[in-house]
Amino acid sequence: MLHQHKTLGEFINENQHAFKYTTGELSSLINSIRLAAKVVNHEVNKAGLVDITGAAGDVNVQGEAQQKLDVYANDRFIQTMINRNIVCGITSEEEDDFIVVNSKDKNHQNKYVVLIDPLDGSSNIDVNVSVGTIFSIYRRITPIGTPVTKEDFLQEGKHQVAAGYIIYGTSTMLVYSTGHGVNGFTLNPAIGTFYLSHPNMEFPEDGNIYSVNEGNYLEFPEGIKKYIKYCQQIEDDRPYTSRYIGSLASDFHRNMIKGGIYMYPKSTKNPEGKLRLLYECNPMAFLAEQANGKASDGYKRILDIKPTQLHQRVPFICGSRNMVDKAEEFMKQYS
Ligand code: P6P
Repeated sequence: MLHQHKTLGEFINENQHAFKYTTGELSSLINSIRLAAKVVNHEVNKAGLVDITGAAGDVNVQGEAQQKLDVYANDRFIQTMINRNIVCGITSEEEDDFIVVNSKDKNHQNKYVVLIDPLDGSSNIDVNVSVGTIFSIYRRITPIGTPVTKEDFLQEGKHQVAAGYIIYGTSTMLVYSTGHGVNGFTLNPAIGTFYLSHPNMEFPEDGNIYSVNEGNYLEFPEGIKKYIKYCQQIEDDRPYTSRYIGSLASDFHRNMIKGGIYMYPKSTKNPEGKLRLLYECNPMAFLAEQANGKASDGYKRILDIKPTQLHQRVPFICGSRNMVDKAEEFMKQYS
């Protein structure tokens, strides 16, 4: 019975004291994400009925056809955060450059920057497969009272103050961390309330699920090929099961609950990998480490990478600690 669970609002209030910057701004920021998630969820869930599926005709900075829901979700999250005057800047997968939030009446006093992939996996929308929103939050590092700069967005992932995702799937869930573990909330759409359904989520140290687009196998680095064959060998606890949804948040979420590893390696088609460091890999890596898991580019910790561009890509391996360790062993042996 969901109503027996704590609501997200109660959880945020109870845990506000645990966060060292207790101005309440972070709580307000999480609340604004909560609100935007409900609005986007409403549209995503009826996408098949209303003419908002299909490409919007534009292409985004990545050169990818923008689905109307991409554009809608982007607008909703950005407007919700701007209207609440909580952040000083926003970077989105759908925006070429970062957005300076001109809170002149507050003279740029807002402390946080948000980086967001408003609708990740959007190519799944038209085929009714789950999609997600991924967000990452930092405190600005340039002086308060001045407009935000690119440096505020190019911080290493280990400096994140919060990160999370929303999955618009069989149920809509908000999963996030402010550095004190990972908690999952399920939306009761009948009353529009998120309830704490998955407290203290953790990756099992081992797992038997591997998630990778094997269509790219021939283009993968040798170490990845060897690891995939290791997963398929008939011995010990293997073969593992292959599960790949095509939505990072969904594959990550399943692997965190059941144990597993997600890989998006580099390839000849994607020499730096496909996933974006700032608003896909860093937030998921933050959550992974908060959930006793691990995230690397095959050689080093994702959260230690110093970003140089807003939309840069990195190879990404993430999930159960012992599985990521094994993949890194193969990468080291065959690199
Ligand atoms: P591919 C969605 O576009 C995404 O960013 C992730 O959510 C997903 O895991 C991956 O790319 C899918 O990419 O090349 O396998 O279709």
